[in-house]
Amino acid sequence: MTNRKTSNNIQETLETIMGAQRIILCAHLQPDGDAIGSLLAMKALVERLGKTVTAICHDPVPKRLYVLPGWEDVQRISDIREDEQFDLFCALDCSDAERLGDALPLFERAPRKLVIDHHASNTCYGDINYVDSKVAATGNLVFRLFEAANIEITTDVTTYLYTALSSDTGNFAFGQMDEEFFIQISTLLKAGLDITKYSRALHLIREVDFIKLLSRALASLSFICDGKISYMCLTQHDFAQSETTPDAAEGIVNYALNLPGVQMCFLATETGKNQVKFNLRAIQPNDVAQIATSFGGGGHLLAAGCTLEMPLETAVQVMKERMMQSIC
Ligand SMILES: [Mn+2]
Repeated sequence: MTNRKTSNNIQETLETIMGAQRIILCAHLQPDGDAIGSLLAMKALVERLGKTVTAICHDPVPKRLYVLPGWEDVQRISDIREDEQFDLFCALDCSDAERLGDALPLFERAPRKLVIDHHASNTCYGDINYVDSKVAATGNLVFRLFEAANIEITTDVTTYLYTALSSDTGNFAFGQMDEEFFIQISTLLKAGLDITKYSRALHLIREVDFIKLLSRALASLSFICDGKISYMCLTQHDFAQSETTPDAAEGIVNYALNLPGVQMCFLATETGKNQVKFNLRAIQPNDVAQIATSFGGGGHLLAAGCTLEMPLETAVQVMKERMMQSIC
């Protein structure tokens, strides 16, 4: 049964895992640190429980995450045989079934479906849904599973969970960080996490392509609504001229947000002739999830995204008006 709009508890989640033998794990498409970190940590946990496990993702692991031990174990969906059978499909950090990308048919034919996620917009599309929007990252929920199953956190696992927790909080700068969050971080340090090494690799090192796109985005920085809203654009021309691709622009949106007086911002990325991807950000108490959802996207209160199928100039105008409605 799908679309059951309730969340289940950790005990039911653990029992669901224990009751399966062949488990397939999948993170959301265009995976971020929380997606891959949670996926690899979950894979380690399920292996320790003696299960046969396959970890997949629609898109490849981002290059900056190659620092994680065993990242090569994340398989592409095309690596999975048509007739391969699984007892349980577990979706991680994935707010709805469409975010599974090409793994959707595998999900649909799995006899049992488990969803582990922290997005407030999660549609609870599994048979069992361990969904808690009060945590900063899906990695926090996977951490709880390690404790509930009484499985030791190895040094490799510390790197996965640190990646998950630090990525979704912008290296401990935002998100729902509470006492439990830092107790988990403290436990990772005790278990051997090399935080300096991984903090540098994940949060300080920048690809040259990122810097090239950043300079172009900053050149487009504009303000409306008495400086409460800022925005930047990246065009097809920018990508062609700098010989880069849109995926290198991840994180650029934050440069528009972290300016005095700015309440809300967006980065408009022209991903096709009539296709514009929007990254939306806000500071409390604003809500960009609502804006993204009204355009068919989704995300969190302070960080969300959507895509508009129209020319760049029109799309930017539409987004400016929608944001002004919400705060001016
Ligand atoms: Mn997440």
